[in-house]
Amino acid sequence: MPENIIFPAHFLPIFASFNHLRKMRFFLSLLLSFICFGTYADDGYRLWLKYDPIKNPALKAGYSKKLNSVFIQKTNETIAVAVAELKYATRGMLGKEILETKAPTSSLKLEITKLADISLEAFEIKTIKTQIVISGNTSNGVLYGVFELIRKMQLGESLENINVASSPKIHLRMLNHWDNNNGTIERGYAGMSMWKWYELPERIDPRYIDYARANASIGINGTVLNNVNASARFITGEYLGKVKALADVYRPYGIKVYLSVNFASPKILGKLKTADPLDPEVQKWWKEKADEIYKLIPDFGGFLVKANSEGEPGPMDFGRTHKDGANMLAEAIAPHGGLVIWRAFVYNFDPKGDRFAAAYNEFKKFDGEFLPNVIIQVKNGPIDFQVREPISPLFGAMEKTPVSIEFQLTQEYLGWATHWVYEAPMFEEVLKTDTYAKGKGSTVAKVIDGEAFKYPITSMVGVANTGSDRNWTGHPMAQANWYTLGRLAWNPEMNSATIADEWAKITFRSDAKTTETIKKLMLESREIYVNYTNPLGVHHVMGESHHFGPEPWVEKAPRPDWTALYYHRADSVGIGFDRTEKGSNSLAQYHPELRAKYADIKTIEPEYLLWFHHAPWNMQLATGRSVWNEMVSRYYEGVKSVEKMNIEWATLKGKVDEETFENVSARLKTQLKEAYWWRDASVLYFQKFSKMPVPAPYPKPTRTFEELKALVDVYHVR
Ligand code: GCW
Repeated sequence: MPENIIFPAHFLPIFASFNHLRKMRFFLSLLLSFICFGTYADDGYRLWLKYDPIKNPALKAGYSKKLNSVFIQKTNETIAVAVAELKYATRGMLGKEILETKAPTSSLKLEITKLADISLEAFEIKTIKTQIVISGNTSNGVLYGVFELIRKMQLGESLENINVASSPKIHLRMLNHWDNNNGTIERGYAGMSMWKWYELPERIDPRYIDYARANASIGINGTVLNNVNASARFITGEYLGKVKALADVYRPYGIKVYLSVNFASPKILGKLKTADPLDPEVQKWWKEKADEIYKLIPDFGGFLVKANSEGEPGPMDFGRTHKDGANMLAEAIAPHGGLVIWRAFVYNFDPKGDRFAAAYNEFKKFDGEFLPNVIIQVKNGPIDFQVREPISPLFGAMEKTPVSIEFQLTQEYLGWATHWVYEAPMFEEVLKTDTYAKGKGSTVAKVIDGEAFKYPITSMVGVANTGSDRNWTGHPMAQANWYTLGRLAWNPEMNSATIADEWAKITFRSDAKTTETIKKLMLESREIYVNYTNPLGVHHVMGESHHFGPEPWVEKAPRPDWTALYYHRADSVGIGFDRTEKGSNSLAQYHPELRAKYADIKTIEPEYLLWFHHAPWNMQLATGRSVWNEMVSRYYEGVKSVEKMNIEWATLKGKVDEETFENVSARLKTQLKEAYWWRDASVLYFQKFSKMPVPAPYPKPTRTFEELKALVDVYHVR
């Protein structure tokens, strides 16, 4: 691999530093950085793969001794990228690149062998006599082992007597990109799509390689390149050539490429009269399409399908079912070993129904009837990536059909790229929820990793938050959400504090106190966001269609279940959606023990209250406050917490690099402004129903409701 690809020219100067030709440039820019900022400038491009010099001399010397030379038992393109990464990391962190040697007595050895753990992606890192040995059943395992070793160095951990054995608990660890072929990203807040379709297949942007490195370093092994609201164009011959070029780039990094497909493609591209899944012509069309794809990309992952959802075409357009549609595609792709990932995000409007119940009603009845290469991909909650959602009842309901979990990394409902929300605590909350499907302990994690129902294929997905922004994710702290997805998909039982600790250490490489402050801010950030936007389980009260800022007053939309009123149901008596037996009874979709946790208005955790109950404004909560007072105090405390976030972040000036510091500081200011907006608009709107005062000690909002309502237009989100 030519060096300029692995070390793209646009990497920070420090990365080019040991390239002799650039030595001068490096020292000059380093000097400049010190003069200007007192520390390195960091534009965030390098994510968590920063291989800056290790400052502790003893640690550095220890690592240098252990990583002096590497013996590669047998190479291939994956081993080659693993070795390149090792060289890159040692050159950066230790100042001296690890030397490839033919002598088996090297300090490090990479080998493909038979491990006790049969997972194809398992690895071991062991000290055998004086040698560190990284072994895998496959080269992908070795690659993951190499990244684990590098992470240990980044974390400053000892490499003495190392003894690690690890394998992923989930097979498919995926990003779903909602990128369109015109370069836009649906719900993307970090610039445009990073895939330059107009340049492909001829030009490979170095960023594609860095994307692969970042994903491989956290174990992500699949990427869906395009939006689930899919243009049929992606499976034309023209685009497949481009997709192949990307698949070739990602393959060495253990990453398979998938595509979202438009169910009407046989009509759109094939000019058939129908896309009916039971029509033999349609079936033939898809078989031929699958053959064409696999001829180009033999390890193509498969199709992701959003069908009969939000206006997308699907089998129901022809009087067929989700099962018919999924199985037809599954049959077409099965001879090639491909998968059909069929989304359960469906909710046809039923005036008497509850959107909460829609996916379960549509899919539960087909459990066991899908072909073996079909996975049903389910969003973590029953509605749509809200700030807090109870789990989708489909987890724990599908015993014979593999169900995978879809999280959203891009912050559609979480303040876009201006609000700092570390999502791991939210994911952890979901994964640790007990479905009780197989008795106590059948957590969502155990459903997803296949343990509960012995699923033969397992998968965890994150809707990507990446874009063309230099720092990939817009908000510098949002990189942590991408990192989290990889780590959790590897081990869904990892906790959010551990992930935060790793990420903060390797991203900021600062002193212990700074890391602790960052970690604390990360871990608190999600609940703070909940408090000033959606306290007590109120949900779907954000801006209509753009989903930005507060708009609890939305009463009319093209569909009632796109309004806010449909969900919060505020009236003179109270607020919240009654999903108990007295209401929509969607609670019945949970197993009895979980249902019981939510069914009683007196004992339900306040965080979920308005998800399941229409709670009287003056009802007393365990907190000692009425529903109204509790709600208002959470809005106010949420804002206060953002004020504190600003203050605490400000203490890090000079402790983290200046560019990131300024970037986050500015975004926190915006966040505070918008937190006030959320608080005041929500309080004044709901007060119209509660008719109760803002409780002491909180001051009344100073702006009028009309002023606050108009802000949606001020922020130009329409
Ligand atoms: O939340 C909704 C989003 C849509 C998205 C849809 C989905 C890709 O607002 O933009 O479409 O979910 O997940 O399909």
